[in-house]
Amino acid sequence: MNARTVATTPFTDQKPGTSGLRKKVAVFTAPNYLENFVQAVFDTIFDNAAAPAGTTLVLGGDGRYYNREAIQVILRMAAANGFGKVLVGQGGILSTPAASCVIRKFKTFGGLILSASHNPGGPDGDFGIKYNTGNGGPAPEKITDAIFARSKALTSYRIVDAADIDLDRVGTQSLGDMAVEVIDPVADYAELMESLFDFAAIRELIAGDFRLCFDAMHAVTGPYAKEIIERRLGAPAGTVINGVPLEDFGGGHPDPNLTYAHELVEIMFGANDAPDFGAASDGDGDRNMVLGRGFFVTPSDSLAVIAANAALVPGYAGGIAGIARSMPTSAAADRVAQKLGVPCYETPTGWKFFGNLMDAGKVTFCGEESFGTGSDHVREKDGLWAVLFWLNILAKRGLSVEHILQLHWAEYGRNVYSRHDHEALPTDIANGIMEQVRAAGATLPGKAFGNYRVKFCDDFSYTDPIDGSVSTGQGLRVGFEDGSRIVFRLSGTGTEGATLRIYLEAFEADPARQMADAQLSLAPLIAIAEEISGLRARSGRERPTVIT
Ligand code: VG1
Ligand code: CO
Repeated sequence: MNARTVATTPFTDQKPGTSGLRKKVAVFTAPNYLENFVQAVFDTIFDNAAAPAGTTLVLGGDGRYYNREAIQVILRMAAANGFGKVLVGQGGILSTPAASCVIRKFKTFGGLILSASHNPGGPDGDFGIKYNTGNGGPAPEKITDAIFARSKALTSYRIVDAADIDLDRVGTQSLGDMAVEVIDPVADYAELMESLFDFAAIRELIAGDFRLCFDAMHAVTGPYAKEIIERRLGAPAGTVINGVPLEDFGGGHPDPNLTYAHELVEIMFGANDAPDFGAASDGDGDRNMVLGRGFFVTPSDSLAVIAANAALVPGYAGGIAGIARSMPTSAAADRVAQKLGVPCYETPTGWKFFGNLMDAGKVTFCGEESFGTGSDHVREKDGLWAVLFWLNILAKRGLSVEHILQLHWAEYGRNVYSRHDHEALPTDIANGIMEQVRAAGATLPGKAFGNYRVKFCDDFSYTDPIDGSVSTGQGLRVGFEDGSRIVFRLSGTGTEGATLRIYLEAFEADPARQMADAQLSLAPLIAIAEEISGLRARSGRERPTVIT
């Protein structure tokens, strides 16, 4: 079968963001758009040559609209670019953590993950693609920068003419000289989970009067959660809700937070007989939200609790090397690291910054305030992993979620935390707000706002301790004398206008005040953020789009 070279005009807008390239479906389905980016990836990783003989690629996505079509195109391009084999999830499905697991388990060259994660799907929604390297993690900035540069320069791509692969039939098929192996997307991942957690203890917990609910939000984790939570752990059928992946996620926003996972929130905060534990995951399965009965666990606290209780979990009982968190994530985990006597690293936003630290054995747990938690078992954040970790803790401690947090805060103090998102702002207005904060930054240190005195203002930059690479412009920080913080940052995953995120953190050492509502505790900081940024006047918005 002969590879064809197809002439194209390069695109100029294929710069990967926080987590790969994300665009509206209409952009992705434009002639040659997907092909241009995929060829740019292949050219970058093989230095404009064909893949070395026998190179294997992992391929799968979150099942959203255009997933199957894109997979057929990428398979034909992989064959034309010299790949020996592609492992593709059945039905084109692979959650992000499962793709990372498969890349690592079979020691493949890397993988392409098709997802726009928590962004809505469907013909009017978003599509995305991300390249992960052989360690199973998202490509670091130096590779994504090179892919972007190549995408703006290439004038042709390679593809073979061939019939579609049957993505629903597990087993090996051939596409020209290349083998396509359709694999069970769940099996390898489920086996990895069984190797880390005390399934017997969780099974016993679930067999008792403990009740739980998992909301897959019509996204990719449905089949994973059904296999693991219902089949392997014995939870009753129906424990997993919205468990069938749909191309448009049922019209919803597959983002597991208090706003978008409202069905689960209503169950957990509803009647007196709410389940003991609730959780949700996002479009591609890497995020998680954890709820107790009538109780929300912030992702920053979840990371801290996971680290503090690691000894209860077989996969981590031998001790942990360290913790890493993204800069806007609260310092709750830092306190646990200090107590454990292990280092805690602060990185820019995006999972790609954790890879080097995990590969070097410097950290075991990583987390982001954006509902992302994970460990060195893969190189992506992992929604179901976090859920199983919590179930393992609950099984071992026999306490409610709320009680575990109460005891945690009493021991370490509480980093009261919230994120306010202002979505889809006109780009110039969002930039104007950031400019105002940046300009104010020079004059703020030493200034007092009520009881809060500004200690420092800066634009966060990070030097990777392993390879020395520097990433600048990662968020404007305003730090106060008492350790409180406000961070202003523009999102790198949105596809409409600009999304401004304001991260707020205060520390509460007094147990008598730790159970107060976070928005009330943070009210003074919320007012200071407004005073510094002039957001309301500049945007005309009265309140954030989403509060987490
Ligand atoms: C957001 C989150 C960030 C996360 C990224 C990808 O990025 O804030 O913490 O790593 O999404 O998550 P941004 O640039 O919009 O703030 V996922 O689950 O969408 O791959
Ligand atoms: Co995601």
